[in-house]
Amino acid sequence: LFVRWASPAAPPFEIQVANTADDAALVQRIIAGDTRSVARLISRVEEGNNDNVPVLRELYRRSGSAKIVGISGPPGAGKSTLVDQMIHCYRAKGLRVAVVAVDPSSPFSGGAVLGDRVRMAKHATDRDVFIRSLAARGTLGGVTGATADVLTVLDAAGWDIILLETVGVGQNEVEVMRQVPTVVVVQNPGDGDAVQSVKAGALEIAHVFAVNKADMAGADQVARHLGEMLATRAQAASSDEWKVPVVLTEASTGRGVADLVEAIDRHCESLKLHPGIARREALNRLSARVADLSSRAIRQQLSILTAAAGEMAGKLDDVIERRSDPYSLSQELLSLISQPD
Ligand SMILES: Nc1nc2c(ncn2[C@@H]2O[C@H](COP(=O)(O)OP(=O)(O)OP(=O)(O)O)[C@@H](O)[C@H]2O)c(=O)[nH]1
Ligand SMILES: [Mg+2]
Repeated sequence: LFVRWASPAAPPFEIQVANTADDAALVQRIIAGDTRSVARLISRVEEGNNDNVPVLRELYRRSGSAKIVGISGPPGAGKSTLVDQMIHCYRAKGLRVAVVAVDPSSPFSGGAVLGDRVRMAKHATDRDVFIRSLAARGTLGGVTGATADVLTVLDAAGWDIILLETVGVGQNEVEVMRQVPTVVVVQNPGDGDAVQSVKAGALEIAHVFAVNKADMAGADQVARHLGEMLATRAQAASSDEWKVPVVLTEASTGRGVADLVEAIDRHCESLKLHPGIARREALNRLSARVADLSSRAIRQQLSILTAAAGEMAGKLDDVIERRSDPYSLSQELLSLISQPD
């Protein structure tokens, strides 16, 4: 490791170009929509391996045509049931749908993900539906980075619609959802406190609210409450700004799901009608992504430093004997990761 990184002609970032012929073939298979290659690359992306960067670079340049929709909300709100219904809706329009369920709240693929698999099993034979769980915790590059990379892969692979499910509206999910142009936040009736507690993060990221489990008492009340909060906010915004709609849904029967899909479509249309707003939001997403990639690189360099420091034991003797000093040693370490000018 020491020698590998020490060569100034080969900074860490460029060593990633592992096998360009293989990479080029992989890029071709992905953009041709080869599902097995897509699945395999997603697994590699999940590991956060740097070797993927050359491929992702190419794929990014070929992405941008998918409609990407985030579905967030508290555990058990009915997100997966909604996603399942939305798949039916989009398939009825002839659109091909990819689903990514990010599960940051559990360290390994636990019950919720298995449950999703069973529920989604009826789509398993549909070649125009792709469903994938992402066990994002423990991912080297972090949840946000891995998810953004997965979206790039699916987008480049030509899926019309990409649905991204994340649990909760904590800081991680807010970061993940910031990468998505249209975000649906799912809420439930009967828990006024929950509305209060999630509203900061939820209001920040939501383009559409779905009050799911509309068959249960209190759904109208939650919808009205949300509507009032949104109206207060809208007063301060310009007339061009998107007015966040609140849609009542009953995912278990499918009632209201067509309205939800329509609200999502309207948001996408609204972005097309207001290119200034669309551009501003795209710039926000991109600067967050670039910052995330940069901090990922810094974390990697830190781990290189830590590893190299561990191999410096011999030189530490020199420091003890005062033939060297900690400052020089630290300088020597830093020279391993500093980029040539
Ligand atoms: N009564 C009622 N129950 C619903 C509705 N939608 C979903 N459920 C039920 O709510 C439970 C949770 O649904 P999921 O779709 O797994 O919820 P989720 O938000 O994906 O859950 P996590 O991924 O674990 O956070 C299941 O038992 C569903 O059958 C609805 O509209 N009405
Ligand atoms: Mg779920």
